[in-house]
Amino acid sequence: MPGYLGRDDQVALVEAIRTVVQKAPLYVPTMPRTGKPMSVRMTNCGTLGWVTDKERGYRYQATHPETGAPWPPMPERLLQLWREVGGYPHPPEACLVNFYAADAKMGLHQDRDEQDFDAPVVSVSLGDTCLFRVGQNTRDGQTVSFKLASGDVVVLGGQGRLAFHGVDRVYPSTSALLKKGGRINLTLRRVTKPA
Ligand SMILES: O=C(O)CCC(=O)C(=O)O
Ligand SMILES: [Mn+2]
Repeated sequence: MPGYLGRDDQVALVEAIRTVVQKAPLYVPTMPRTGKPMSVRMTNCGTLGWVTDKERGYRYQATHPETGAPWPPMPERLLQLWREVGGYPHPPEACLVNFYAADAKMGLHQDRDEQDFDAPVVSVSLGDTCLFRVGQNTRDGQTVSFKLASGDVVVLGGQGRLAFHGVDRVYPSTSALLKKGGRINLTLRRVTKPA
């Protein structure tokens, strides 16, 4: 959904994320088994957060892996966004905050650590433009690439819920939203199956 969020919404969201990051600092996640650091820095807000490290791999947990504190609450504007575009009757539990510096990227992957694939994944881009790639439900399927700019919203839902996707590169200095540049991606997810 190109340009879904206007400039004022984007500024307000960056401010809300600044508050989150003050309480739950960005940290460097590491890959399961190899312990290789990811190029993206991460934190979360919401009742659950997505984390990864060498020893315990990909998972959701209620606390920050370095501070041990509960994740800060999800900003109301994000809950509202989910209601607007999610098409799902229960709120998201996790908002993963990804920060991409100029040289960061994210390899092709599926979001499949959740219990409920009926819920969509809703993702927001803020700051510098990136090259996003999305494919099929198998890794070797055809992919298409397009740019995601600040304010764009992506919904992976229905048939596309388990589509492989990734970020091939960030284009530096393409947005003035973040004073020091870079890209923020917010990924909202329902983790548990509602009762
Ligand atoms: O940065 C993005 O646009 C995608 C992030 C993503 O796929 C993820 O965190 O699972
Ligand atoms: Mn993903």
